[in-house]
Amino acid sequence: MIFVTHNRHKYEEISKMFSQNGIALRWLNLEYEEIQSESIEKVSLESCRRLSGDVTEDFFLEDSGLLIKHYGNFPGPFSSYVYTTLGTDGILKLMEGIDSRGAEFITVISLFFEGKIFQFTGTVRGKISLEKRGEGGFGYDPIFIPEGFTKTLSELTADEKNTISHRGRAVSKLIEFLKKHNVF
Ligand code: ITT
Repeated sequence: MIFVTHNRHKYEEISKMFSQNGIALRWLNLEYEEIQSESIEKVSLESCRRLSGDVTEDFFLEDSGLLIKHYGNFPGPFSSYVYTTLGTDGILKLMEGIDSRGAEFITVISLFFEGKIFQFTGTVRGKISLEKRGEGGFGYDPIFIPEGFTKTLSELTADEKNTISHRGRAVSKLIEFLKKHNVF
């Protein structure tokens, strides 16, 4: 199975889960154009549809985003742009003095399998922390505290993050599908 992403951290998280389940994963490190849409599902689906013309084997990709409730689910599909412009410091600044700190991460995997596209979604609810904490993970991990935890995602081990994360949950559904269809 091929995973198309430009993001090394995503590949490392997902390949860990694949190897724990005995399924071989190959990384196709490709930066592809994404459509603009308010829906992460649509962005993921359209990228998969477009790439299916170029990638000759079955593959999957994923689109992820951070949704901050107080700001109407911003940055959502613009998470990558906002990360490179505002960054985690900018988000903490936007959240200064705001008590309702609820947020969610979402991952939508689109799998191109035997000529059809299948989607698998994972989410994790939590809140934006008051300050950056931890060294692990990537992106917004240092400022996101998952529900039921006091640590940020960056303070968890890779396995702990995979057990509860948006990506981990979406990947579990993907692995279940692949096992059902005898892909090893
Ligand atoms: P692709 O090549 O797979 O598209 P990308 O880095 O552009 O990689 P996304 O658009 O899906 O990925 O991700 C949007 C941003 O959200 C990304 O720049 C990260 O900073 C952040 N992000 C994604 N997954 C995350 C996670 O598990 N924890 C923290 N931040 C994450």
